[in-house]
Amino acid sequence: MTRRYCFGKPIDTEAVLNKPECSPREEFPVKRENGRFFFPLTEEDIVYGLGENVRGINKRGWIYESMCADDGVHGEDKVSLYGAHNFFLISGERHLGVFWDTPGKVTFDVGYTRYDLLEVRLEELDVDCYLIEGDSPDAVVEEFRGLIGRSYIPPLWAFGYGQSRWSYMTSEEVREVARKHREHRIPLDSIYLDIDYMERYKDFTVDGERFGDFEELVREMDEEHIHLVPIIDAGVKIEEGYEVYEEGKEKGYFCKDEQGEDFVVGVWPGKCHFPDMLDEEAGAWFGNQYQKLLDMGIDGFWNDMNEPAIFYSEKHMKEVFDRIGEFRTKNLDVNSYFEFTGMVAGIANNQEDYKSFYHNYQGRRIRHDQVHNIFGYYMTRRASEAFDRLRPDQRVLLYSRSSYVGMHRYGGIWQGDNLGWWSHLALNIKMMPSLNMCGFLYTGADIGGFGSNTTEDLMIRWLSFAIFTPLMRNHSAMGTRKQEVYQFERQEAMGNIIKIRYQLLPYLYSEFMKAALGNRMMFRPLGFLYGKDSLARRVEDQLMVGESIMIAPVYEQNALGRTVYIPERMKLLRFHQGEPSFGQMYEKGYHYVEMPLGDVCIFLRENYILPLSRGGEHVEAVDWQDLTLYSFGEQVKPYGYYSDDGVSKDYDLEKNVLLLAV
Ligand code: MIG
Repeated sequence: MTRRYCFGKPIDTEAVLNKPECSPREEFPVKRENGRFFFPLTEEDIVYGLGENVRGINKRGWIYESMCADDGVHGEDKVSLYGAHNFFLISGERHLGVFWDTPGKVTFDVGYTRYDLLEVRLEELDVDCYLIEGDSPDAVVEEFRGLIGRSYIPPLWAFGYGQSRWSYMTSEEVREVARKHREHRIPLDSIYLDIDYMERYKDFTVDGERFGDFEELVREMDEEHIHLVPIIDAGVKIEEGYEVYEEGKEKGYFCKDEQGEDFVVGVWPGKCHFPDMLDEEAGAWFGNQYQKLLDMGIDGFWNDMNEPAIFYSEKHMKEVFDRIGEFRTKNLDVNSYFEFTGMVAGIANNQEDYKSFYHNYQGRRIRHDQVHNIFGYYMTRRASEAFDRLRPDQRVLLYSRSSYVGMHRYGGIWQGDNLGWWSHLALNIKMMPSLNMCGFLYTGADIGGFGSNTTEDLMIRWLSFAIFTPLMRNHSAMGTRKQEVYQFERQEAMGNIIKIRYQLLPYLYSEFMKAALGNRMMFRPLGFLYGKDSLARRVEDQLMVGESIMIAPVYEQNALGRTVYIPERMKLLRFHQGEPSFGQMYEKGYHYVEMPLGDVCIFLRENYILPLSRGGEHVEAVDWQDLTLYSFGEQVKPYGYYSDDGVSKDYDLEKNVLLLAV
């Protein structure tokens, strides 16, 4: 049951497709006071949700803020990451989902100030609030997802393994990455192009020297069944003669400052303008630019820097330089020294800058800070809408760094600039169900960690988990240790793990599609399925993946195994050197399970089927018919196996599901 409560005059984000009528505000079931709402929490309540964020599956005990931010250190002390996903689910004796639809800032004090209270704070009381009650967490999520519409579905090849680096600098380097993977028999379906493929970081250009043979490269890679996936940044470089800049300027498609001048920000290319992604005409124009790359044979993109990240604004920089002059002659003491360093550190992503430019949205001029959280959403939406016009019958891979609920219809997300830290592997695990609740199914994190040097064992453990995530990409930052699998001594172990991904593909794709088409989650906390089991409800580091299996990844260095909570009778399917075989049967309860580095452990539910293929070196090489069905039990249920051509948009649960029985 959904009720919608309308406060003030919220800006329509178009997150919700099917809006029920507004209910009388007096009936809002919890205490409220100006822009503050107080939800009581009982001792046993768990608070799920909030999408892309720090901390646990259970969000209780911390404060979170919806304010999309480009932040390279996802520490426990952070309160927001790149997305704004204002949905939470209080689950205890009752199950209540709450969605706050506003493109501005929202604060969620989830039992931080008072353990028995979840307080939601809004800066302006302009919001549509949806309260969804259901008999189970799954029921609530399904209803919420029904409101916000079907999740994005990528092409099948995008479920293969992807290799990325900031940056492969030349065509030759890209060829080498492809060659090395094939040589070492490490499966691969995509190679990513980071900002250096562009000519001086100009969107929709390709550097003529380093990538002079770009189209030939795309063709060659295509023959190898490898897709090239270029990055697109939110800022358009100011450069005379650069077509995108010239046209955007002439037609007035860039965000304007207070005076109506094109707002100048510094990002990668130096000085830039932001296209007004929110404006329908400007957005459509920006979306159309992707055609330049589509026409060169590209069929996948990642949208970056769209929180939007701002290194500096011309306006604020001027103020800083003026102030810096004053510091030059000063005897910097404890106060002025920190004022000085704070001022310099505060140049990037400065909140004042977000109050200094404007959008044209739904026929109104709106200051950026009021719609901040939907900028990345609209950038990605505009690209997706353009693909619908330009390639109506073909799926295009698209994912974004910044997002808001609603964007899940247009693209996936990657989880941003994590680090080569064990705790960030744990974060990756915990984020999956929270994101799924909000509709983001096509997602994953940078395997091995983006910033800081990874370690070989972390790579192995991370891969062992990431073979389950729909987006499976190894990506790392400039200046860090090289992270392609073949750079490591134990590359064979890593290759074997990636091969398991391809054995799992029929199951993973099937479960992904059923989740997308049925408004369900692919990754669920144990509490969703075993809600009556008070121990299962508290498990933070195991996940149900689809209907048949549970995973319990190792995310601690030097661990040789771990304690696993088994919520019902399950059988261990252990992959050793890439080969699966049944191991022990476990009864409900805690068990220590040995998981040496390189082994992948899957826990299969009694009476459920896990289909495995024989794998392949790329997605097209996988035989989707030649399956081995793993199961145990007396009454094995037939498995609803979804498959389709992976390219067209002919999604149909009825037509494409085959029942597999043992
Ligand atoms: O400020 O394009 O999250 O994946 O490699 C860094 C360079 C800009 C941030 C992205 C990362 C990408 C990097 N970008």
